[in-house]
Amino acid sequence: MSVELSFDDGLAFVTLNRPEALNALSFSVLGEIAEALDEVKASDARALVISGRGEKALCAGADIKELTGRGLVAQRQGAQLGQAVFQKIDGLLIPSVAVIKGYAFGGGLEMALACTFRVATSSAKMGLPEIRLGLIPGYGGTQRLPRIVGQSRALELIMSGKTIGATDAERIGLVNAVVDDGEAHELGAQFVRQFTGHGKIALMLAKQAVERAFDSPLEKGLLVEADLSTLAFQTEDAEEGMRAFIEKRKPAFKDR
Ligand code: DAK
Repeated sequence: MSVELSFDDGLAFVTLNRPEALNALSFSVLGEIAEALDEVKASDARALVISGRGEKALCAGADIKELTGRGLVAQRQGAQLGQAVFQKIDGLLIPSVAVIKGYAFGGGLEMALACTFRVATSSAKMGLPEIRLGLIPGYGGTQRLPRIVGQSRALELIMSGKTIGATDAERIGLVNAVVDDGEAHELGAQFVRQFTGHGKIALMLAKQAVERAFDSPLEKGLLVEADLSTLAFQTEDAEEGMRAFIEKRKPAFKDR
């Protein structure tokens, strides 16, 4: 198997395991990621950590050796497959983080962009180098990168194909944090632990509300916020959270 799935202490871990090819995304790896994500979705995990085996790369991108000599129909289907798999990450109701150790290029960075958050070790290098191959990103990069870093910075990265380091990535908001080097699962787990103590329903509503900021006019987005924040009041967790504040104790959320 080129993709490992494990669960530990309430967290799900999807780990690319093809270090000999820098965890490149062959179509079969994409299929395995999709299967793992279906299991994560059906589980009671409170957050997902995506990482890659080996010290050199989270993922060096789509498997370039597989991409040549294919017809247009196959290429389009390939793009839609990659997009659909990464949409599964984006669509999870729990927070996800990609741990970028070493390289995250092309499809590898697009996978990370589909996560709710990204953390990078200080020596990490990332970029969308497709233009250097005569291509453009096909697994969501042209759509997600500008939503995360803004149009101008996204165009600079996509049209130059350049590589940037962790500090620059943090400066432009591409990664949430630069973290000390360490074991990838642990780095991801440490980052998501800041969310997992909160109620799952409130986390889900927060994510949905913020996402609407990018595809709705302000008035519509505010209506969505009014609806979703009202919905939060209907949960037992909201009752518990407010009661716990008044009683000066820690809330015990039950995801209800
Ligand atoms: N694909 C396949 N194999 C890869 C690979 C990749 N992306 N990246 C690395 N490898 C393999 C190498 O071929 C090598 O294998 P062997 O030769 O040993 O068999 C092994 O991994 C180790 O790599 P290197 O020897 O090159 O390691 P170095 O440390 O010297 O260099 C590197 C590391 C990351 C700088 C270098 O490997 C590199 O530049 N890799 C390619 C990075 C890249 O350009 N990635 C973006 C790919 S494009 C689509 C549209 C667009 C796309 C996909 C679909 N459709 C419409 C369907 C585009 C997607 C992309 O991701």
